[in-house]
Amino acid sequence: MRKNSVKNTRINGEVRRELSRIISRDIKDPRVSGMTSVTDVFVSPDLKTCKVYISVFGDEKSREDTLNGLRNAEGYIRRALAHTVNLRNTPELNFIMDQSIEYGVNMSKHIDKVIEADEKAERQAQENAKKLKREECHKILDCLDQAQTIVISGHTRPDGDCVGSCLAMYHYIKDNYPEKDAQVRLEEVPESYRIIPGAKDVICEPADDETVDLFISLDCSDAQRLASNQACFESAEYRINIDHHASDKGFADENIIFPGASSTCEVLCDVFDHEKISEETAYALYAGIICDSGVFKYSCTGSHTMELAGMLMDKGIPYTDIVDKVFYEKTYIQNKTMGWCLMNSKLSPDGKIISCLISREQMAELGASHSDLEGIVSQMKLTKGTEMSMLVSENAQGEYRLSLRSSGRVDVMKIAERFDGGGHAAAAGATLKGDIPSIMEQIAGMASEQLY
Ligand SMILES: [Mn+2]
Repeated sequence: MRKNSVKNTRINGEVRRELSRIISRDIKDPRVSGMTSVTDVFVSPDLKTCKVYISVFGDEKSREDTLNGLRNAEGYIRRALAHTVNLRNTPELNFIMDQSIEYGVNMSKHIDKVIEADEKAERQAQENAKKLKREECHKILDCLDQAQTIVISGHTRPDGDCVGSCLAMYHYIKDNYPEKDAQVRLEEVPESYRIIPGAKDVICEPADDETVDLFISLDCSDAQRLASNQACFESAEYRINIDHHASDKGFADENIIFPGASSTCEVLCDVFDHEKISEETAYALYAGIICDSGVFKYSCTGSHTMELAGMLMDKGIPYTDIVDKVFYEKTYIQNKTMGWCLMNSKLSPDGKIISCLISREQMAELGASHSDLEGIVSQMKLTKGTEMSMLVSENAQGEYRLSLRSSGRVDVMKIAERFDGGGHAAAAGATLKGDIPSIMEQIAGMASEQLY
């Protein structure tokens, strides 16, 4: 392990992020184009100098102006950088026009040439922005070269997207970086996801104190949700976070968060080089996408989701089988537990909110464990006329798990956040303590407030 180079990667990333922010937000010089992006940063190991590669969308003149403006503001930018990035020395900044990205050049040709230039340019700019994002996506895995020991993990009570994304990352590393020592650490994998290749390799015991080179957090909106693997995350040399939860504020050294994506597995498809995705990796990715998109049904499903799913199908995966085994198939106990919850659910007087509370004793009587509750809150939401479903279940520690689903009119993430939880507008959760029936009433009240 070359510690220095990992540290340098981390510093470069941090400096690049901060410079992007300072340039886009704080620089008021009219010469500096609003379409400036920092494409790469190289801080010298002695921290004395820093090469800053920038690209500017526009013609030759706006590129030149931007470069002059930035060079002029170097002192100011350095001071701003010193405030936000904690380095013993703030390096001299050397701004360089990134020639590897030729889109500026291509663009200016377009603009000069045709009458409908504006419209076309805007379209192209959007595409370029998308491309840049994807390029950055790929870059997140550059640090794999420098890491030897890698831990891959996700959120507590892993769901299909969590297991799928962790195992996809595991296979991708095993296939393309066979010399690396990669482990997946998760809580117990629910029965229906054990069919995903590699599930038997998942380690459930918390990691020992040993510091790993790289920790990859997947589908997890904050470090606390890594539960028993949080300590390993905190002590890791370098940390990556790839996620699609809107509540994820970016808690790692590098963060790729696409709240618009159906699933973390969808985000991973963009992170991975498609050529290097094996059948096993594709299997895990497809499983995760169908779980979080409800087999391409939920509104989080986009045309990009479908394109990527098509790419995965072409890898030769048994896609009908995956959908049945991973999503629809239930054990006898699971079906019985769902039956109990539906039988004992309550409908609000206006018929808009359906809720159910299941105790530890009741679950024991059914022979059900927490993972057997998967899918129940979604089934409750299929009750005609409802806007929100709520399932509250007691866990072994005597705490209560809240799961919420919405048809769209209620933003359930807002409700979950009030109880220190998180998720998405249409699906969210939290842990509850205290007088549960009255908290459930309070939650129903919060939903009604949004409805009326
Ligand atoms: Mn997910």
